[in-house]
Amino acid sequence: LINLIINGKSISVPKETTILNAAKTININIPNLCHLNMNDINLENKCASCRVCMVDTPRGLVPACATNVSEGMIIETNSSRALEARKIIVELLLSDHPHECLTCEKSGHCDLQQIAQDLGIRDIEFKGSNSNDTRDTSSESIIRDNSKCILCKRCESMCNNIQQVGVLSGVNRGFETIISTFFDTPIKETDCTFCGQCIAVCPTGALSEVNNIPKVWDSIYEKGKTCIVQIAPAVRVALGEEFDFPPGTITTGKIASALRLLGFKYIFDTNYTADLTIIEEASEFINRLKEEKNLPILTSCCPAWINYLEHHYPDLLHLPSTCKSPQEMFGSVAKNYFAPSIGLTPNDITVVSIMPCVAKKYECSREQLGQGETLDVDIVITTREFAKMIKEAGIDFSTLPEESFDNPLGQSTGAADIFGATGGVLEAALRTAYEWITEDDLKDINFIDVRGFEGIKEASLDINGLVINICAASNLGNAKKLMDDVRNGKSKYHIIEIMACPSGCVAGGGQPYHGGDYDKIKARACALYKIDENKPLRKSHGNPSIIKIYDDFFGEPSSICAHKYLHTTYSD
Ligand code: HC1
Ligand code: SF4
Repeated sequence: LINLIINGKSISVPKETTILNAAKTININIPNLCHLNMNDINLENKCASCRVCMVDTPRGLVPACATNVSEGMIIETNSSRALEARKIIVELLLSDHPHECLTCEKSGHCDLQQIAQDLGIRDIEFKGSNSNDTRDTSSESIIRDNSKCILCKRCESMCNNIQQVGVLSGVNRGFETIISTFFDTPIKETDCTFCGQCIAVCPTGALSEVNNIPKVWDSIYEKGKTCIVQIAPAVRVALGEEFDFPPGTITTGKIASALRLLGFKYIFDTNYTADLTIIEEASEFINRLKEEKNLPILTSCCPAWINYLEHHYPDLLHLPSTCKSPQEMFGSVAKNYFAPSIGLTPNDITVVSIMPCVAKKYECSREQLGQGETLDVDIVITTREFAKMIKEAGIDFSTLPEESFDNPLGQSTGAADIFGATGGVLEAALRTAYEWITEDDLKDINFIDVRGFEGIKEASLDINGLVINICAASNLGNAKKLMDDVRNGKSKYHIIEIMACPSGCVAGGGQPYHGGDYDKIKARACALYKIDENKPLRKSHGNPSIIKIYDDFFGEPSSICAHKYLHTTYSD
């Protein structure tokens, strides 16, 4: 242990502890902007670029995030010299930052705004210029606003080290430094997967989602159209955070109420088509197993993952399941099955999705995902945008009564809820595939081996004497490891689930900001498993509304009709 004194208090901490972490042991959070340490997902951004965390030592001022403690060190975190330096640094950052706090996308969730408040900054002594003011609005998912970038490099660490996509990095030198794409190419034309994880860690408004709220309001009030809505599994366990409920609070009933008050005509659930996805995907998996062809089957519901696969493994596009994602299956079923059932045509319906994900915005624009000119899904908003709409409408979310989804596209089993956590799709698929192959009841439906927060989880399963090797991975760096093995013929798996966001959709790029607190993400995932446990039906093939849609419309799983509406193609 190392003995030192912080603000007059003697403490002992392990070797190689930073001053920042040592101070936390005595309840002092030294302000900082660039530092980010999320051990659970191996993300560490320790570039000491913002210099906000300066503290006073006998050696002079040092950045607390990048300086390890040493024996006998005496540190003052709040000496007048340290406070003065911190304020000057924040003022310098603000002098090169647009003063748009009232209208900024990130207002209320911006670390720079918060630090300026906490430090009591009222005047900015320096008259800087706004040096970099390029805005990239090329994509359906992400907006980059360089004028708000403080060069903290959190996005670079996330994109390069965790996702290993390598789209964003620092270029130029000194005052000319910016975070940019290769040759400043518009992000839409890069290898960006639109996973949105860079947005999730950006401390300011430099990275944000494309705002589709105005389009949703217009659609709700558009004459002659019926505007319907679906919500993704992971939204129901995270939205509450925007209204001061603890992370992991299940707000499904309040969400249904809020959606009705906002004016949507039918309130439906992506969970319904998550169950449908399982039927089609389990059937496809069993067919591939029988034919010993195109294995391992790869899950296809995460659009950022599909994007990554198309860019980096164009030789392996025969492996992903051809199933559309649940969000897209929903749009297709809503327009081609539900609309006629209420006397409407597909074009009479507007489908709005509320997703934890920004890549879903891109996904719904893919030309393969529709019938002719009519796309399956019209507009996607994130969990955060949904919260903004509720606030804009003046709805008191916390006191709303619990209501239910409409039917038939609102009924689901517990297997659907767990889609939102890494390993969940695999578990849901196995509950069905196992029973279909063995024609026997599955005694224990909990596949514990593929639960939890490891980046790569694997297990083996004996189904009628056939050993099935299964694997679930989250984040694209982990996907790369698995896919390199598949490409080199070294993979032993029969089925692989991949989600682009670390821990799955619960940590999606459109979820309430976690601020680096991974416990929030864990609480959301645990809540999904709790919903599953408490549902009367927990296997997708037991969903009565799913059985009915096959009786009424699709016939059999993998039928020609099912392929027309529920399956898709990929392109390199
Ligand atoms: Fe997901 Fe999915 S689980 S991809 O994370 O398969 O976004 O929640 O909606 O489509 O169901 C996201 C979540 C979501 C799809 C489902
Ligand atoms: Fe990288 Fe994902 Fe951000 Fe694209 S969306 S720049 S892939 S982190």
